[in-house]
Amino acid sequence: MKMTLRWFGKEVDSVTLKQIRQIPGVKGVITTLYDIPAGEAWTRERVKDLKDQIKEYGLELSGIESVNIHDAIKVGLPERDKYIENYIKTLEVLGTENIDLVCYNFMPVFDWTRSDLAKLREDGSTVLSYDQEIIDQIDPTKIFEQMDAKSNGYLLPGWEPERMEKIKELFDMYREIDEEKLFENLKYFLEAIIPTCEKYNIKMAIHPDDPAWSVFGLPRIVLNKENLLRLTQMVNSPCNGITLCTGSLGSNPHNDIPDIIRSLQGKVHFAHVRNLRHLGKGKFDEAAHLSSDGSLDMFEIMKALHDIDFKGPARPDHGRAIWDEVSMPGYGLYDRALGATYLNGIWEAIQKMS
Ligand code: DNO
Repeated sequence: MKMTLRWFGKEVDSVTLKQIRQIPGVKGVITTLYDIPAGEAWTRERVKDLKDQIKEYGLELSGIESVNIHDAIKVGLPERDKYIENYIKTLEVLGTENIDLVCYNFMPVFDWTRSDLAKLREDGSTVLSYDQEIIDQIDPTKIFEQMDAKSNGYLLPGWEPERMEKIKELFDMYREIDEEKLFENLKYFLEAIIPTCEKYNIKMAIHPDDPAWSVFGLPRIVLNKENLLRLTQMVNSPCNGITLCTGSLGSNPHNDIPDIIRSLQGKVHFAHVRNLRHLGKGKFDEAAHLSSDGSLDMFEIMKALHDIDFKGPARPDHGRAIWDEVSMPGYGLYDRALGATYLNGIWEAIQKMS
């Protein structure tokens, strides 16, 4: 395992590379070109520049999160081939620059969804939280304004305003799309891009849907062990793998995460490790990384990653907002640094005891 931190770039992030470098054991960052819309090809100059900025601080660019997928690909529109071609061009650029990990998701319309971005906890910190009853009362075309109002002025990953302006159009696009169709379109996409990934040894790591169930009646497929096995087997290549996101999969208490990790040995290319508290059906608060602060057992999760000989990048995920830090919700420095340190401690203990 290689410990990393997500960084949104110097124009966007409140956290600096200088700060990230000072977290013990963090060797690299996971980042993206935040300003390039889904569907456009990335240029080699931009990727090189990003790599150089990171190298200057003694860190490496350990992977891209995300190269987003244009909705035409998810819906399977005729123009998808043009966008797939651009995706391949981006992969070629990344491959030429020796970047070997790409995280992406296949969620219709919305990326991750929350009902509150700053829920006050008993310790005075705030966390992201989800309550299906609240979501059910929200007009999906209005949810962007609600998320945006509590974003501390930061652009939220996956909630780009240009996309949200077209939200009604987006919902219409998905009207005929069910889970099977989404699987089919994912297969079509993977079949087209995997030969390029194999050529450059780029590992594709699909991110689970967050939360791990259908939201606003839209189909979702990256939800559980069965579907993860299906999608990794339907295009069988070592490059076709997953991001093991404990917070997303863990939103559903029926998902046994250590079992999912062991079942997907060889397919886990990237790990997002965080904790949450189950509060009842369809309801959870995010938590500190510490096992006892939430419902997930971080030791068992790290142990399972160790058992499958996981060598890829891992990163702490959403943290609480603590010590008066103002940042993009979930992506402050302090609680993620605590998370990285805690996870590194578990890893060291497992290594020394095995
Ligand atoms: C939210 C993130 C997601 C994730 C994408 C991957 O905080 O976990 O936005 O990066 O779904 O494509």
